[in-house]
Amino acid sequence: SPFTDLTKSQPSPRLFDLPPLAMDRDGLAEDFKRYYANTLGRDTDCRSAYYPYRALSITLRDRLMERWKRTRHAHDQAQCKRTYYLSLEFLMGRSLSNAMLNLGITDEVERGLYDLGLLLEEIASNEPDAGLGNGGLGRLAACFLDSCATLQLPVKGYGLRYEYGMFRQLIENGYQIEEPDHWMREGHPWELERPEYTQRVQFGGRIEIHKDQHGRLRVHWVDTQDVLAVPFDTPIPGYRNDTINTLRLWKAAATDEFDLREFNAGSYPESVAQKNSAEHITMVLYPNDANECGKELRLRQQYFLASASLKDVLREWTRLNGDDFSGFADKNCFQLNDTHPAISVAELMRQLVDDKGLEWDEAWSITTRTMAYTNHTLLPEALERWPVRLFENLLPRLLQIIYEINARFLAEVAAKWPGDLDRKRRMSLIEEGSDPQVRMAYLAIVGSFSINGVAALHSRLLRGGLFRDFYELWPARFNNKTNGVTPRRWLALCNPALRELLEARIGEGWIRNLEQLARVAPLADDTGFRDRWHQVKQANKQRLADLVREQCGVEFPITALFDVQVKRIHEYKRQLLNLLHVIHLYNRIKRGDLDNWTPRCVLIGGKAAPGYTMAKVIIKLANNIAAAINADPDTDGRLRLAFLPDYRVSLMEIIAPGADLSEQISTAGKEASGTGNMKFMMNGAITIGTYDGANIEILEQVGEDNFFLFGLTAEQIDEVRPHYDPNRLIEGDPDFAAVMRLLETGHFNQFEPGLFDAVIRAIRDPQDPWMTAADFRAYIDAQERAAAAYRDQPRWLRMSILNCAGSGPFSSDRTISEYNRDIWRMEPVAPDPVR
Ligand code: T68
Repeated sequence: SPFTDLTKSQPSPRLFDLPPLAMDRDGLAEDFKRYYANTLGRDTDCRSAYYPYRALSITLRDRLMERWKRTRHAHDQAQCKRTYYLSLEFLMGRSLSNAMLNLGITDEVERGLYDLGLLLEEIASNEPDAGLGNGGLGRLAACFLDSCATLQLPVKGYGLRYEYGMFRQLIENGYQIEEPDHWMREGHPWELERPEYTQRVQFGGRIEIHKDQHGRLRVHWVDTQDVLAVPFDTPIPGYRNDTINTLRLWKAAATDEFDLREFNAGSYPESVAQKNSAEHITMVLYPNDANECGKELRLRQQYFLASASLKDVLREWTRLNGDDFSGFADKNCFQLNDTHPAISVAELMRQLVDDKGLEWDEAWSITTRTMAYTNHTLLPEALERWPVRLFENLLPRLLQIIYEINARFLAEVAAKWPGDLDRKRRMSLIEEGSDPQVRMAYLAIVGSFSINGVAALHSRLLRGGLFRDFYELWPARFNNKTNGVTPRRWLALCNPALRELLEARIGEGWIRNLEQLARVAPLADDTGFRDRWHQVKQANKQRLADLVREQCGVEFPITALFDVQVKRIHEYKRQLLNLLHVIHLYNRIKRGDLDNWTPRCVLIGGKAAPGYTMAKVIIKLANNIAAAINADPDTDGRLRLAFLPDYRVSLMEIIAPGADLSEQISTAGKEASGTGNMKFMMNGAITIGTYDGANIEILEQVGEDNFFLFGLTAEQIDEVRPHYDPNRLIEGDPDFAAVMRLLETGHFNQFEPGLFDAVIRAIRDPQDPWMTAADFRAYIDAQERAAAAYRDQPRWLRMSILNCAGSGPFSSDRTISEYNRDIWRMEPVAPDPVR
């Protein structure tokens, strides 16, 4: 290894004796020029837009680096408690503007570049998104890291450094086409490779039991196929507080060991090539957002993350504390982002018992005092189960440990409910059957001291439904942590015009303390303020309209109501219901029902999992409806529909500020929380939504006058389901019947007969799990209320202002403060400031 320690040299403290870097316009421009010309070697003939981005990112990274080290030292010195956020996904998006905002040097950089003839906005737009996540769960992890750094909490993110992130979505002839997202092709200037902290992760092999020198039985996991985990660190800046936390992402690499038998048999290249398969572990993100995929490679990814991260933490612990683990649980906490890293429960046991020699009971006490689990879904199809036979081959020692955990756990169940065999069967970590499965959510629950849902309703449904047996056993472990989003990216950064308006009226304290937005509520009745608010919204709508023109070739006039639904495509999110409304509006236009018409532009965006046929048909339907109605001159000035391709973080930064109406229309009880709803609200959009997830808490903040609520509640959904009769609802409602007629006559698939049959069948199916037809009438009426409100512009502006003013509780700073207060229990640590 080239990372052996120096022996002859004696590094002097002077090695690190560097003056603070300049934070002013000229100093920043000087560094930029040097990186551009000397480090990157560009000359006067270079026209590429990429190199200025590159030079600027290194300039900024230097400023992050000098603060990053101080944060590390502060954490070491304080010997503080730390939390590790374990997640298979971190949907970070772009880093450049965020780094400038949080360092507080955006204006200086902009001016420095302007002196060189460069426009910051153009340069920043050349950064690819880091799309290492599917949707809400991955983006939540990114918002949480931002809040942890801003609150100066010593939290480190652990994840995987996927070579290929979320696929790029193209739309061809209305169909989704997936293209690989090789997002680091040009390199990733924000990361720092740390090969000296490489870990080794075991797979396969078999178990041997030996006596150690004290006669104790010790388990050895041998003949394994090992993979190296190489860490890459990304700096996570807090908002103007000199704190820089760390996101550590593992890359899989082959060991240098060769299969000598094959080598000697002369197949040297084959032997080397075999090593390649190790590197596949972190090649690609699985693009399923709400479906358990059951693939071996996915389990490999999960164990790779768990094992490498836990080894990393234990190595640091033993470096400082030797083999004494008595204080470990007081100083460390692992937050599991859904069940994806839940194998950590068994892996921590394995490392403590097999590698560190602890007794089972002591190791179990440590594990169950350090693990905490967040659940993100109630959908049964998303609950992870792994076949026992897969575990047997891939992770034999982990399976033994899971069996032992289960045996002890079921004894506890039997002690509490003697003779209740059905309960034991229900609660077992192993689901019996012809192909037995490990239930990962139950492993997470049994191994954790805290179990939380992500909105009040969701946490209640977990306690009373999905995890009811466990709630009866351990009620104190269950809690709620309603999601939030970072106001830095989702207001200050993405909506500079609104930020300036807010700053002029209430200062900038809200960027750290979003509750201060409540101070603009009284201004909702101030006509002058409303006019300014309107100007800002219209300018943001123009930016969005420009995007839609470029990407979809559709004109959105900014006087129309901008009605937006962007999120993953899933039946439970009911993009279909939205499309039924668009068809209804089209019918109204065609039959001349135009009294009090509100011009409306509907925007839909989102990716379908590549294997999710129905979701892909819904995308095709949206595109076909758009093509038909946009081409009909009768809709001019009245109605437009566009499907925006490749929805991602950087597009949401343009969409949220430009939206008027936020579509949050999931079947009640199905959307755990939603977080897009919060981004829209913060930017002054009004929600049309069901009584589901965090919508309920948004509604409580703004009141029914400032929210278009519709549809059945979760309880009503359960009541209606047994006698749900969509066909009766369709025949009994002339508007609904007319919508179905247009769909069923093939109006939107004239040259593709039968294309939408599956969609039509789903709507008419009494077994439709998402009960789209049940909410049709209520939805159409709520849309009409929204249209009427929009025609009354002073009223609409008032609602818009009150939505922004009420968004304070949906800052991820509030969420993280609660995680820290109730679960992590850490003290903030401030580093020495630079200068
Ligand atoms: C989302 N879940 C919830 N899952 O659907 C959403 N799943 O209501 C909530 O606001 C958000 O989590 C944050 O709590 C997801 O995004 C996934 O992306 C996912 C990925 C892989 C496997 C399963």
